[in-house]
Amino acid sequence: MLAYIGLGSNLNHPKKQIKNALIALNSTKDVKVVSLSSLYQSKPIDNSKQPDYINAMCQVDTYLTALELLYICQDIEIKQHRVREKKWSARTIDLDIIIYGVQVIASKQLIVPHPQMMNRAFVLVPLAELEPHLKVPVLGAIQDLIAKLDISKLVKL
Ligand code: PH2
Ligand code: MG
Ligand code: MG
Repeated sequence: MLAYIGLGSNLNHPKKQIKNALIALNSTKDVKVVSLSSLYQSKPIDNSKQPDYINAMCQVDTYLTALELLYICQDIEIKQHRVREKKWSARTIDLDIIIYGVQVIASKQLIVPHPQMMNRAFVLVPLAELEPHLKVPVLGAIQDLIAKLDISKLVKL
């Protein structure tokens, strides 16, 4: 199954955090990181006084189910010392399953496609870099989603 995982960090050397998470993902049995977008820098979405985020998107090819993949992502977050404070607090690493094949999932643990992806330039732009003609399940063509967003403040590194 092809899936897209968004990576984000704004603490403790964000670029290194993203690199380490990718290495950990790719070292997981039955998970191969197939492609990786550029890195992008942006302000936190709630404009709180946190450091800027670095974000990227990767495509993985996996035999894991969506839920198994979620647990792998959470495990990597824990190993990179993510502390879960309140919602949207600064973090060393965040791994979000954005898309899992054409599956539409709305369970207690996991919602895919990611329920906020259409509002987030730092998700859509790196995703479109990997797959410019992508049709997102339920939401439609990636370029149409991007056209509705202000992407001017997203800085490609
Ligand atoms: N993640 C959040 C909250 N705010 N802002 C940016 N720029 N990038 C993120 O990855 C991000 C955020 C919660 O997951
Ligand atoms: Mg997350
Ligand atoms: Mg997130």
